[in-house]
Amino acid sequence: MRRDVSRRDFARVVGATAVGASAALVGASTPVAAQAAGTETSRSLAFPDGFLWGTATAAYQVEGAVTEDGRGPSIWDIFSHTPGKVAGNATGDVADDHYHRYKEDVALMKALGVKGYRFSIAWPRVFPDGTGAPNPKGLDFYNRLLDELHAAGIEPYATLYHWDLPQALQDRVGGWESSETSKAFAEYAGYVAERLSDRVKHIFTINEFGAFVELGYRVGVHAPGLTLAPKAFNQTRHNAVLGHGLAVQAIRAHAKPGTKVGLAENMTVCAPVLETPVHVAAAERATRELNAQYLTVILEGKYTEAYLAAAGADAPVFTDAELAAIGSPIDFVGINIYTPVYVRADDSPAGFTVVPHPASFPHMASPWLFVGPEALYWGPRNVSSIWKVGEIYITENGCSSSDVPAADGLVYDTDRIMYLRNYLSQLQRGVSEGVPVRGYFLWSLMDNFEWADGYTNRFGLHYVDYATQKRTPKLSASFYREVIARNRVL
Ligand code: PNW
Repeated sequence: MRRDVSRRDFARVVGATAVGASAALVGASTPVAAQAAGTETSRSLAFPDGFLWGTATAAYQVEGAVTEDGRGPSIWDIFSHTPGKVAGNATGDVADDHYHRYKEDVALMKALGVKGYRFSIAWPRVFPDGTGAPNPKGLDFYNRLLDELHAAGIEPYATLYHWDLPQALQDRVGGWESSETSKAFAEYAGYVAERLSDRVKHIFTINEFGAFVELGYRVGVHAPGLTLAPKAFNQTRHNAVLGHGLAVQAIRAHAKPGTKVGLAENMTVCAPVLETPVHVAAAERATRELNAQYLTVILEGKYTEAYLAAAGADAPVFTDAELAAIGSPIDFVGINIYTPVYVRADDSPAGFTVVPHPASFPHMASPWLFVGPEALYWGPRNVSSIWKVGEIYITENGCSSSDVPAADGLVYDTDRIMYLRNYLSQLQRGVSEGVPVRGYFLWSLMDNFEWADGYTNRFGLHYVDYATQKRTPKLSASFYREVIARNRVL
């Protein structure tokens, strides 16, 4: 009993110190005094004024309406309609019917108080055949969505490729196995940038090389479901980053001045096993090497020697001009962060070792989603310290929960709140130290089609009843609304 009391006293002392420190760092305008009311639980963990709170979705996961208004088929239509590929043989044919309910969904965002929305544009709506003649109705939907966002005071952040490759390109050239797809992507990117950059000021080229290339072309559990041999596979990786680089150039050539361009990558986030200088340095080395095939080549304009040496005869074939395109300067880096890998220093030539998660390591509903809140500290910190990136967004973070409605129909997802509270605390730690994270997009606004998991894993702040399309805010939506309103973790 006595010991509990003194522990609490100790917490109070530590808390008071933290208030002083964070108030100094985030600037005098932080309403620390306003938070001093006795009912507030903490006066620390504040974010700087203007920090951008947002939510994220992706076209195939929410839109539905896959045959409407001239949309062509994508590799995910074909894949999800192939029996045995997706849990429950689910498809995105209807998904959240967001194509028709986007006004309601923007209203949900407005009620949360988000200032930013990250969505993706479906390439096969714009170029149903991948290349050639654009579909005039293709961009109409996104124009309607942009009108609605504008009216709600929500800033749009558009992703050009969130995995729904036009099937025609898969059939004609083998999709990303061919650099013809990289070129086609750049044409599409330039076309969209020219037409939407009057209202979209932030464009992400590609979402998660580390997921769609690996899972789609090597492991085969995502569309197009291939298991390529190493040589062809490494070339596919190369074609994907080349597509990004050519798209950056096309966007610069066609977008209105002031349009910013970047990417959203699920980089391997390396957290030091112990926060001591030797392990921190090892985690930085690991960050470069474990992201060599995507983020490192994009930010450095060359593959690391270790990557090329390890690939040997299977290394990708490329030209200097391609490397220059891949390394085209970008305005910001988006990082999708769900989980860390732990790294320790060792005396191997690489100078680091990845420490596997023990069997008892806790995870959320998705078995890969290990709970490591410090990922949200080390991910952006490493990107900023290694590559001197001055503008970083957390383009996705969130988690799957079992999300069973209670007797009153509401979802009390205390586990998701626990996850978010801990991750956001680590994000605040970095931001208060000066790591240049400008915004955070929570994945996801609402439950949606979770790729190979179909509708079995829910990531939303809003529960979606797929039989009725009714959206109901979960307890975590209240949590996030309060975080946004107070601009701090609570
Ligand atoms: C990301 N993994 O995908 C995607 O960008 C989203 O579309 C997706 O819904 C979200 O994260 C949640 O999964 C991932 O196996 C898929 O490590 C798989 C993995 C990571 C991210």
